[in-house]
Amino acid sequence: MFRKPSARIVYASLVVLALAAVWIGCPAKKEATIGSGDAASKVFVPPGSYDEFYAFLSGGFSGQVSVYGLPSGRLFKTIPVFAVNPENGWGFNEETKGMLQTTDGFIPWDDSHHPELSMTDGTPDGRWLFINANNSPRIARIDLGTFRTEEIIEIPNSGGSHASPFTTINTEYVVSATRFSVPTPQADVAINSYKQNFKGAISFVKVDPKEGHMDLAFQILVPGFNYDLSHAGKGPSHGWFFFSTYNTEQAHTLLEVNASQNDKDFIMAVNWKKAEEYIKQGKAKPWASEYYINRYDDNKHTTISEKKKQVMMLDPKDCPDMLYLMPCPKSPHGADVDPSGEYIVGGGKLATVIPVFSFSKMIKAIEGKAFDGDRDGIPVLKYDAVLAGEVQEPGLGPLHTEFDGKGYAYTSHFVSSEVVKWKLGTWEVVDRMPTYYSIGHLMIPGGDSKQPWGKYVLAMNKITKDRYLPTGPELTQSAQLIDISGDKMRMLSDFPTIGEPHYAQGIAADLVRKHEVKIFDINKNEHKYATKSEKDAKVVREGKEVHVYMTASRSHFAPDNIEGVKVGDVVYFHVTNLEQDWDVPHGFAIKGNNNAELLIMPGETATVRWEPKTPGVYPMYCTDFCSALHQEMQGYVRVSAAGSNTALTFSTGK
Ligand SMILES: [Cu+2]
Repeated sequence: MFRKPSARIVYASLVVLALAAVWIGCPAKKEATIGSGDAASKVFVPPGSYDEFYAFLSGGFSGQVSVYGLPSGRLFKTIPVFAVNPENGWGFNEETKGMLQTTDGFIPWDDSHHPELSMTDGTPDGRWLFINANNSPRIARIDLGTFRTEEIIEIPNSGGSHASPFTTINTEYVVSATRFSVPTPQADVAINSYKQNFKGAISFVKVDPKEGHMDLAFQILVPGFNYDLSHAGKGPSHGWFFFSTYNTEQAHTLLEVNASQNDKDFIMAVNWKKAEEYIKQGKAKPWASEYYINRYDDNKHTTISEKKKQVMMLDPKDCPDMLYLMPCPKSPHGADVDPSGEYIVGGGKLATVIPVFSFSKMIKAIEGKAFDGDRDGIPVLKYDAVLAGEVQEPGLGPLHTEFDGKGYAYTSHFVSSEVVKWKLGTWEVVDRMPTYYSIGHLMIPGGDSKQPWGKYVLAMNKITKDRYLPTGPELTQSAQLIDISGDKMRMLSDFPTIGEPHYAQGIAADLVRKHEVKIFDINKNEHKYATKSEKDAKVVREGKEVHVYMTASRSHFAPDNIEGVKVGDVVYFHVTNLEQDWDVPHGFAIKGNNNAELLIMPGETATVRWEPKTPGVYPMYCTDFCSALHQEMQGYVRVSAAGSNTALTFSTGK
């Protein structure tokens, strides 16, 4: 429907005002019940006891992943992924710089959105965690043995990897669909030629079942919509992927108004088994597309980067029966598949109902050709033919749904700031819990899998004014833990988060702990500059480069005194931690270095680059408290003027 711009803006403003009125009015109502009764004892994990679940929260604009325990809400670790992290030298040291290599060069920051656990037979297996970079499209794989990012793959032909990285039931693939459609292949074209020139791409990243190594198996060229979220089918719908879309209007300016015109956008259903057949039949065309795969090798303790130059592209025009569109009201966010695999739940940010689609009806509708025309040649299925039911009056701004495995679904509502529990099959709302404020995603441990641990919902909220002690203009965001073990939801606790968590994954702690790595075997250390015993410690000049082969053990470095470095030299400290004992990392820092520290795990080698600028004697020390004599773990580097003839010497104990 066409509206004059002024009328459109008035319409949009009215919607926003109406929604805001409800949002401001709502959360206070049930406030008195929050945290009451024995809630504190439900989240209390006594000192020395373990939490039942790990929760992995995306760090949003921090670019990282944070690791919490549930139910305690205790923060255990920040895992650096897409942003440099001076705490442990991630992206600063020579070994990890390559992890942030892209076709646009070294990128020290990104926006991490959706963590996703690896799965076996549709349930999280605790081996890996995947997460997307939204800004410069990439997918990272974190190894849950080391809690370290071990691989990052760049996604070409995309702009904003938002619907990403969702896994199939045996981690055959993780996917990535573009949020921003872009000229594909990239080209210098007028922005107002959007409808003619802009396209989307859906990427299928193959995951090696043993090592977890990722590579881009193929891409599908799709219409120039915005692709928002996704989930893989499971059970009967295994072999399919479902992607929510918005801006099916294909607007390129003032999307706030112009992308809210259509009464329904779509959930795109992708038959990836069919896509695999087309690949086998040779239907994919090679496209020149550059992308990096960066892998951190746990024996070499170093990143190995590989630049690829081509992807295999499937054009839906050559591939009938591979893609279908299900109309979904209105600007959908979540596309969530229930544990049985039969229901696909849409979450329309501006919708007044929660539509639930039936996979079996979808297949029937495809067989019976119950189509409502097509978009770019992709059949649009009739809404009524694929609809299982609608949840009526669920709340305002339904976003994302997770499942408890007991027949109930839980949908976050951004505008009315609440979690709404409803019953699969009858679609009736059975309970509501206000959140503080403006919940985005929510997470039930395993809640997007075949077998959820339906004990808790974690709400991730965007706005927390008046919630905590203020910290200037920027306030912390928060997560809230809700008990869902009974008929009625109970708010248990809340805790601050890092960055802006967009999504989270939870898993029974035992499934992760069984993979735990405690040390790296020093005998397997294949680092090019490893020093495996103190007697091998040395300093070697190669022209203007000085390589320090250094060892660290409680409570000294070898060597601890170095002379003969000159201004103009580039010094590389290759520090090997000789410890073979859990929980004994060593650190390394040197005064005035324009870099980070090193944090070196037992058995590992790490390298920091230093360019001394002025003559003098520079102290260096261990930054990680390692023993009673940690404070004595120090040394000096003497730097002489450029051109001076100070001999290169090194020693410990002289
Ligand atoms: Cu130390």
